[in-house]
Amino acid sequence: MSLYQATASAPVNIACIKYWGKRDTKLILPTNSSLSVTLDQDHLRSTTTSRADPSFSEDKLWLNGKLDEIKPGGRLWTCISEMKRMRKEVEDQKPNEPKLSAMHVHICSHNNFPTAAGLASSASGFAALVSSLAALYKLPASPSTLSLIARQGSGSACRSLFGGFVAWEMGSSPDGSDSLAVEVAPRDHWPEIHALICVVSDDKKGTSSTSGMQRTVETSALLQHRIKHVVPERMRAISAAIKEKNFDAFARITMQDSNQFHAVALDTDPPIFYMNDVSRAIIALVTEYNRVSVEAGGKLKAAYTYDAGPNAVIYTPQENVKEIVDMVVKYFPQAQPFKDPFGLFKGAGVQ
Ligand code: 2P0
Repeated sequence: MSLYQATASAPVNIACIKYWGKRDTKLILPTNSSLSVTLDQDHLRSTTTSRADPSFSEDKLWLNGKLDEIKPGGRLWTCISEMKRMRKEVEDQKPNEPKLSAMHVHICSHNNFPTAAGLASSASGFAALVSSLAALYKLPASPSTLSLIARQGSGSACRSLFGGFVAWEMGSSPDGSDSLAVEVAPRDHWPEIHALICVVSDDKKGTSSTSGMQRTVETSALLQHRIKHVVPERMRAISAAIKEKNFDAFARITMQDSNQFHAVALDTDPPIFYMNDVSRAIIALVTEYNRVSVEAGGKLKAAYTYDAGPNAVIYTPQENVKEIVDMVVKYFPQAQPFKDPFGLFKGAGVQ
């Protein structure tokens, strides 16, 4: 008897141009394009194993060892159904293939980063889910094609199908067929860039991204300005900066876009606050670090960015990593750099 099983993993990604707002909440179509860096360390990944078996009586999914509910019409259900539909197309063309699309699946997914890291796991989680089903079903699908399905699990997940520098093009088609991830540059194009993650708080965030961004779409005038007049030019400029390995431009745009995302959250009614006093102190530190460099005739050396929570990610070329780690430890004495090469800080200045 054959065993139909496959395992795949996908990493976390951190956006430089932020996705915030949907024009279609069911298909998960965004109001603007976005761009991220997929982290390439082994530390921040979701790994998922999928198995199909004629004896299974229903689809089931365990997340970190706990059985999760697959609600009909929900995001997990949609991703699994779409993958089965693609498998069915293969079976229709190759009648000798086993009829896996007719079998139920059992799926087991693990995040190897502690929930305490305070990092969103939906991006790596849905990317790993779709990748493992694609491997199980032996689908001849490109990462961009798979990103169309991961996107329907969680918007930011579509960007984790690629390594390196990745754009999620918002597309214009009402059916979502052109809202997908594309590679801007592979990781080895610019290997000097590192991401330092400063865990400011591991509390669960107050406002989820999904509900927060829809409140922003409904109430923020600033969001309308952002999506029409700011993001298109930023996407062009940051893609060029990446291709030219221009860290100064990359850093400036990344910090501006983080700031505008948090301004848009504040412009929401009622307002949403994701950063706290420690987050703002880290912004001040990076700003001062850059000011000293620029005043000495140099360029920007670091870029902060914040997602829907208080934790900082600092992008910097390798040559500055040690200096920044030393600086954070000096000004935030509670900070304990993890013993790993990319410097994950735990509890940087815990309240
Ligand atoms: C991003 N974030 O581009 C932005 C920046 C948070 C701030 O993508 O509703 O968890 O599942 O599509 O993908 C968070 O949004 O939201 C997010 P859903 P998701 O990374």
